[in-house]
Amino acid sequence: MKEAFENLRCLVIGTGVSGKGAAKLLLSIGAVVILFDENENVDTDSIRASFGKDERIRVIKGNLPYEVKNSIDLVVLSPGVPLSNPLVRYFDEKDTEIIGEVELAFCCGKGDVLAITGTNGKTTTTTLLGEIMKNYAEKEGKGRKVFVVGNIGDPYTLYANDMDDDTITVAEISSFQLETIKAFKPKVSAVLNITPDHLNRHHTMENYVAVKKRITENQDEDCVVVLNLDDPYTVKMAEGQKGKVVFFTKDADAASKCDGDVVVLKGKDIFYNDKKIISTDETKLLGTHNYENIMAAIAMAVNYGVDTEVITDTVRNFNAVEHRIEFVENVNGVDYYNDSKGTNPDASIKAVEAMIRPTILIGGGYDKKSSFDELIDSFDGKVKLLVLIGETAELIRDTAFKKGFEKVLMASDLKEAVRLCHDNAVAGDAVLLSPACASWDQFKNYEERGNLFKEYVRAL
Ligand code: UMA
Repeated sequence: MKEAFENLRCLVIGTGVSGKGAAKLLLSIGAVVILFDENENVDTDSIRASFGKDERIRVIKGNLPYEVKNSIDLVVLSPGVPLSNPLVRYFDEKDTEIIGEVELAFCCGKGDVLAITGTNGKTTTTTLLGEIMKNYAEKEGKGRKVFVVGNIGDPYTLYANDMDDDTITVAEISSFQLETIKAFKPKVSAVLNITPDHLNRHHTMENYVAVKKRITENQDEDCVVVLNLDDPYTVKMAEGQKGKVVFFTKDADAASKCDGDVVVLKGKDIFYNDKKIISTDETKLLGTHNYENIMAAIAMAVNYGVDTEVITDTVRNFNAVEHRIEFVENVNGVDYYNDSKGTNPDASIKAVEAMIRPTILIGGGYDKKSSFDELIDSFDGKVKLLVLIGETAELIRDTAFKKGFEKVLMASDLKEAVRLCHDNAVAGDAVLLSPACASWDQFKNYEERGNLFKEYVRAL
C-alpha cells in the first residue's frame, strides 16, 4: 500500500517523535513533506537539519502560509493533535484526506499486528507481550522480526520500512491514535480496561469508550479480540465482534459462567481455560492490576499460537517496567517507588493498592479535568500523607479536605516534594510518586518526571 503515498504532498502536523517518524517514512516512499508545528518555540533549523540534504521536506512553525495550505493532498496527524484543531478542521471541510501516524505506519508496514489499548496497563502488557513474542520468534528460529512500537514511545512509522510478511509488531495504541485510523487491523487486539481519562479531549465517557472500541473495527473472522470480563465497558464491546472473543478475569465465578475461552486468576494461579500457565508467586510484578496485564498478554500470545512454555518462562523472568511502580531505593528504611506513568486517577489507585506499607503519596500535575474523589477514597488508612505539586494541586487538596483527609502538604515542585517526603517518613514507610495526572504542566513527559524523581531520591 506504500505506493499510494508516492508523490503526494503531505502535511505532517507535530514535530515530536511521531511527526518526525511520519515525515521520514513519507520521504522514503517518495512523498513531498511539509512538517509543521503550531508551537512558535520549536527549533525548526535543527529539525530540518535532522533530514540532511533532502529537498523534498520543509519545516514550518507557527502559521501555515496560504499557498502551502492550498497545495496539500494528505494530512498526517501526530497523536497529540486533536481533530477539533482549527487547522485540521480546515482540511476536513476541504475533504482533504486526514490520517494519523499509526494509520500511515500500518498502511506502509507488513506482517501481523498485535495491538493493545485500554486506560491503564498498556505499557506493561505491551512490553511483556513484546518479550513473549521475541522469545517465541527466537525459539522458532526462522529469523522473524519483532517490533514493539506506538504509544509506548517508539513511533510505529520508524519501523514500517523494515517489516516483511513474517514480521510481528506489538503495538501500544492510545485513544488519541485510534481517532485517526481507517484500515488499521490488528490480528489480535486487546482492550484492557476503561476508566475516565483524557476527558478534556474526548469530552464524554461515551466518546472515549467508542474511540477505544475502534481498535476492533476492521477485525474479521480470522482475528481475535481480548477483553476484560470484570469491566462493564469492555464486556459490552464483545457485542457484534466478527473475531473470536477471549475474556480475562480475576473472578473465578464469572469465568465459570463464561462461554468460550477465558484466562482466569484462581487463588494464586493463572489458567487458560483448564490449563495452568503460572502462579502469581512466580512473577516479579506487584499488584492485582499486574496479574490482569499478565492475563491479557497470555490471552493474546496463546491465540497467536505461542506455546505455553515460552509464555510461562517469559512471565517468570519479566521485571517491572520503568516508571510503573518501579522500586527506586531504600533510604533510611523508607522504600521509594516511581510510578510517574500513573497519569490518571485509576492508575494511581492501582499503585496505592499495590503498596504494602504506610505510604506517603506525591500527586498532582497537568489538569485533564479528572475527578480525584475515588483516588482519595482508595487511601483507606494506608496513605498517611499526601504531598501535592502542579496545576491540580489545589483541586486534589480540596477533594481530600472534602473527604475528611487532612494530612496534605503543598510543594512548589517535585524536588521540594521529595524533600518533604523524606522529612516526614519513618523507617517502614513507602514513598510513592504516582501523580494521577499527566506531566505536561511541569515536565516534557512522564519519563522526564520519573527520571528527575529518581535523581532527587538518589541524592537524599
Ligand atoms: N502540536 C501542534 N498542534 C496541536 C498539538 C500538538 O502543533 O494541536 C505539536 C506540539 O507543539 C508538539 C508536537 O505536536 O511539538 C507533539 O506531538 P505529540 O503530542 O503527538 O507528541 P509526540 O512526541 O509525537 O508523542 C506521541 C505521543 N504523545 C501523545 O499522545 C500526547 C506519545 O505518547 C507517544 O509515545 C509517541 O507519540 C510515539 O507514538 C505519550 C503520551 O503521553 C507517552 N500518550 C498519552 C497517554 O499515554 O496517556 C496518550
